[in-house]
Amino acid sequence: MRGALAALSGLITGFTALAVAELVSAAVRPESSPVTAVGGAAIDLAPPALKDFAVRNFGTHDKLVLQLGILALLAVFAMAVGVVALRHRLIGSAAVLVFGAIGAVAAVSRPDGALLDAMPSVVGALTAGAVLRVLVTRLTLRPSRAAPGTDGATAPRTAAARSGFDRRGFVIAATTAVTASAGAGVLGQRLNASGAAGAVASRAAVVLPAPSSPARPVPAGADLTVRGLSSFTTSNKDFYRVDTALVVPRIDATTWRLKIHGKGVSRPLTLSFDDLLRRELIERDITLTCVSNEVGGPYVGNARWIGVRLADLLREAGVRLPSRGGPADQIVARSVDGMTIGSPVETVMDGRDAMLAMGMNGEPLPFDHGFPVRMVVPGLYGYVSACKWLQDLELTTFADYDAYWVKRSWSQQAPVKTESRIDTPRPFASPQAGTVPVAGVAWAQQRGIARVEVRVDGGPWHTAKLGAQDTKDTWRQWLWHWPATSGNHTLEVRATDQDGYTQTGRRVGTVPNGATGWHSVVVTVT
Ligand SMILES: Nc1nc2c(c(=O)[nH]1)N[C@H]1C(S)=C(S)[C@@H](COP(=O)(O)O)O[C@H]1N2
Ligand SMILES: [Mo]
Repeated sequence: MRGALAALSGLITGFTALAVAELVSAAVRPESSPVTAVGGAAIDLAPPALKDFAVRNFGTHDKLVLQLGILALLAVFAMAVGVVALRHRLIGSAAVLVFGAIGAVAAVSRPDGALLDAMPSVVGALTAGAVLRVLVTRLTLRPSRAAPGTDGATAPRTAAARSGFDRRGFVIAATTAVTASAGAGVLGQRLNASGAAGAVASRAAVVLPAPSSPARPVPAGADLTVRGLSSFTTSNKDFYRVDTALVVPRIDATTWRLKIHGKGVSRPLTLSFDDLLRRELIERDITLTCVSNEVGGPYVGNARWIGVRLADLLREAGVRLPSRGGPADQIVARSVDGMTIGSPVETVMDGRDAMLAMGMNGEPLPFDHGFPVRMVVPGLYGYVSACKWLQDLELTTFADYDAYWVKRSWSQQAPVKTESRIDTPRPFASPQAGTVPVAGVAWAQQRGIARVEVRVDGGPWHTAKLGAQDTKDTWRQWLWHWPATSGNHTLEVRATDQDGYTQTGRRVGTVPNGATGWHSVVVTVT
């Protein structure tokens, strides 16, 4: 009984620590709360294979899974600490402080961390230590005195005396701790949410000017409108999200600044959001792809972006092409949450529509997708081009600096590979014999898709019908009418780009610069 209550005390202690930390983090910044900080550190320290596994299996929920994992682990440890504290109060208190220290160190050592970020963990741990002490004391204390009876000789033994500890005192202390902690936690969450109010208001106030170079309308026939096929333009809510941010940064656009500086920058620039909006704006349809996208995977989407040409800004800053003797060959983009993403200067300035994007499908960037400003470079995987929540562009060299994912065994440079995917039929579908539409998307940004072919059970390749081409930076839909006969069948797809390159069937994993191989789907025709 006492053992179980000691474990419960540990749990309550853990809860108190996190709730108090949440409240304090509202005064510091939401990212400083211990679970977020430890989670962030775990993401950074995780081996690439594990990160890849998490993205693949949990997708956009990978971070929720991570946080639940940390909480579950913490709960187990907290119960153990409670049980230990029953016998060795000092060891129990020390353990609580050790957990506080882990949170504090994680928070301070985040790429964007500061000393103040230790506060939530420290205050949380100190409060929790005190709570643990009070609870465990109630479990070990014999009642100081039984209530004196009306006649001293036959004083009834109280419940506390029978069970050997202060049951009533424990219940009161535990209830108080849980209630107060819940209050602190809820208040902390409210304050953290309202702390983002300025950012939310600044986004609501954005009016995107009409671009001076608008995108041409998506051609009729780009969308083949086949059931089960991805729509040509991916809506913001359906757009994949891949990043390391446990707390999505909420930046107030009115105070946001972008710095452009570094090697060979003769005129460093500092730009506000309004500075960017006042410039010449371009609007382009561009398909974005994640290098962690497995063959047939979901991490690809097509959106209409509005932004400023990055090459223009770089020229204004005095940047010269490395091929013309410029000293920098890499642009390192830094986000407010400390992500670093390196892109080749030569690529960004080669005339493609590399931009600092502020609009996505007709609205300001959603917070999840980088508000107020992100980079988009057609033809490069996101991890080498698409920095969200951008705040700094530094010109440097590939020899001098490895960006975040490059330090984690991904390639320094990574153009998007020619890819195709079967969207319908779904794997293990059971369509009826007869004509079955087989359809999907194919992409080869910067080169464009020339041909898509489908085959059944390793037979001859059949040329699919292509949706109209929007631009060479957008994916293309394709459709093939399959005369399906009953039985189990394997469908395979391959694309050829406008450079004449046909996708290799050789299966290669995502690390270090993108997967290859033909997407295949097995179905049972009935
Ligand atoms: N700040 C920041 N920017 C980032 C990332 C990140 O983790 N942090 N991930 C990159 C990766 S790997 C990809 S594929 C794209 C995904 O952009 P999306 O989430 O808007 O689809 O963002 C890129 N920009
Ligand atoms: Mo990515």
